[in-house]
Amino acid sequence: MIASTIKNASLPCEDEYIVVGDVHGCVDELKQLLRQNGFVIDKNGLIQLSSIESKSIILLGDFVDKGSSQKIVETIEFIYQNYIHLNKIKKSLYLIMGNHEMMVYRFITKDSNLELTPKRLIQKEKYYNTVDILDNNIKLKEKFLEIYSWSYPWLQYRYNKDFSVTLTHAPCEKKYLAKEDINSYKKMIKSASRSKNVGIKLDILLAYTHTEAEDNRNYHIFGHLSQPNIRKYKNRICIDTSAIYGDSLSCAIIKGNSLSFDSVKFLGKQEVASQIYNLLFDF
Ligand SMILES: [Mn+2]
Repeated sequence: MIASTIKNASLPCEDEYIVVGDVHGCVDELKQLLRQNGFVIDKNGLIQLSSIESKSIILLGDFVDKGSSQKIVETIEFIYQNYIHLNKIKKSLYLIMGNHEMMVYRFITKDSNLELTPKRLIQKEKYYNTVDILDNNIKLKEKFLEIYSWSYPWLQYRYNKDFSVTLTHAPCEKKYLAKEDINSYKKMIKSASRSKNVGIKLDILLAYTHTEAEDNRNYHIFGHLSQPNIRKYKNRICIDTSAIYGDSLSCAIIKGNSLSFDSVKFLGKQEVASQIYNLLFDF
């Protein structure tokens, strides 16, 4: 079900990495965030190679769904064209798989294990609006499928034994982190469902995010749990700052053995989605 075969998931330490949280169709905010970090984007949406020297971009997953149809199309086009363009000479755009990409993939490839119950079809309308867009646009669907095949379940940056960053879309228990089996992949792509556990605090539902956290600089950075701001507890950091809910799009910047953060506010180029926040590390 996960198209990616096992690939080398270690990131060369010579580069600086801009790791961007859940985009969900906020392509204007993505471009703004990249510009803010020194990337030059031309009028056709191509990132200029001269501006990417010794820098790389990593998207942390969930770039589709929730946004407007037009912005989702633009997001897929932007990622597709830049992936081909930037990676021609040196790999400098990396993609991590989110649960939304995985679910959209299962719908559009008619995964036989995905039973299309009435409930599932309502879910599709409500949470996976990219499915219809792709079903009505074969060229875009092909691009999405390629993007999907390029995605990693996890990536890791190891500067030395005291400083490393492991990147996944969702938080997960340590025993699954950076492992190469299908069950661990699933855990890194999606954590326990909030919609199935309404009213339960994230700190209880996903207790491992703090009970397994350690006071060191071997970080685990993830998105998936939309939060009003970057949430950090010891070496666990969530950078999904709810762009599509009207807050901001954030990134972590890894350079040498340093870690910093940057954000852009939602630009109002599409309607906001709505949600009730369930705070992580709320203690
Ligand atoms: Mn997610």
